[in-house]
Amino acid sequence: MTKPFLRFTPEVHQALLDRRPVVALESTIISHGMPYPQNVEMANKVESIIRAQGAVPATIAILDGEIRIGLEPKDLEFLAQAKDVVKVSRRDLAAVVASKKTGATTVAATMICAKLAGIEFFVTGGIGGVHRGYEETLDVSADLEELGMTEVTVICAGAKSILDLPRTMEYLETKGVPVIGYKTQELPAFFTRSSGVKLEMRMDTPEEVARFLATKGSLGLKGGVLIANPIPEEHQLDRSFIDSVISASIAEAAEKGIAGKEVTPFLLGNIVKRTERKSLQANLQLVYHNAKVGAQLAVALATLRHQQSL
Ligand code: PSU
Ligand code: MN
Repeated sequence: MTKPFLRFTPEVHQALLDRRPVVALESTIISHGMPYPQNVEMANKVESIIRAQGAVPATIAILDGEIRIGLEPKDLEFLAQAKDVVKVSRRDLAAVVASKKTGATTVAATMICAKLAGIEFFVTGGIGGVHRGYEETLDVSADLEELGMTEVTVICAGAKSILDLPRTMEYLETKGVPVIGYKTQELPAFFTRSSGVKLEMRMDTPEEVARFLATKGSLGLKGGVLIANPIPEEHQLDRSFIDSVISASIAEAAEKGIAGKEVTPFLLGNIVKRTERKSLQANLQLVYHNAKVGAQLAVALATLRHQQSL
């Protein structure tokens, strides 16, 4: 597997050659999504959760212009602490690679790199989407376009209500992205299990999702799939509490004139501050849960393919 610009760890390389289940992880959540040192603890722990389920984790980032598929613990520590890491989405990818810079990949860029590497599953916390006040700002995350065109299954806990969730769902419908509630009929809102937005599709077991993914592939349907996996009951936050915090953060961002790619990182950091880190605990727990479920889905698809080839 020699692909230009891509460098695999031996563990990930061998797993892909053996067609064993591999799960990608993003790095913007480490560099721009959580404070140090919880970010590096999270990055290490999700890897061990994925291994415990029988899959191989592959955290993705760009180090000195190389797209790394799988990172060593020292790389995770570096990304967690470094101050000048570029947030890399689709727009930024070629420039950061060409100029040999170091960058952390968003959901969109991680999907692109996972696809290049031949990885079909990707676990994260929450995706970007249509921002509230979209009518004024036209702020729509590149994550949604990517889900429309890149064949990777993304496991998340829905999206934070820093976003306009009904419009985010409309956008995904337009792009033909299946959004599957995992053991739920409702789009989860990251910190809470419910959002009031109903989903058309619900699946309850890894095998059911695996059969769906195999069918999608056989039909030649392009684009990604979003698995919406709600935060475990015992870790969810009170909805009115978190909604008021988020509204205050959005107001502060507007007051300060935050725009473009800074909006999401600003809001994420501000919410952690305002909740005195209560939100951070919930964030960690939902990512761990996503890692477990994502690995189970990857194992189920590998098992299904193995059975079908017998
Ligand atoms: N939402 C979160 N945590 C995150 C992000 C979003 O709850 O860490 C990060 C992800 O990397 C996502 C990116 O892909 O922010 C979206 O940024 P933007 O809205 O600028 O597209
Ligand atoms: Mn944006």
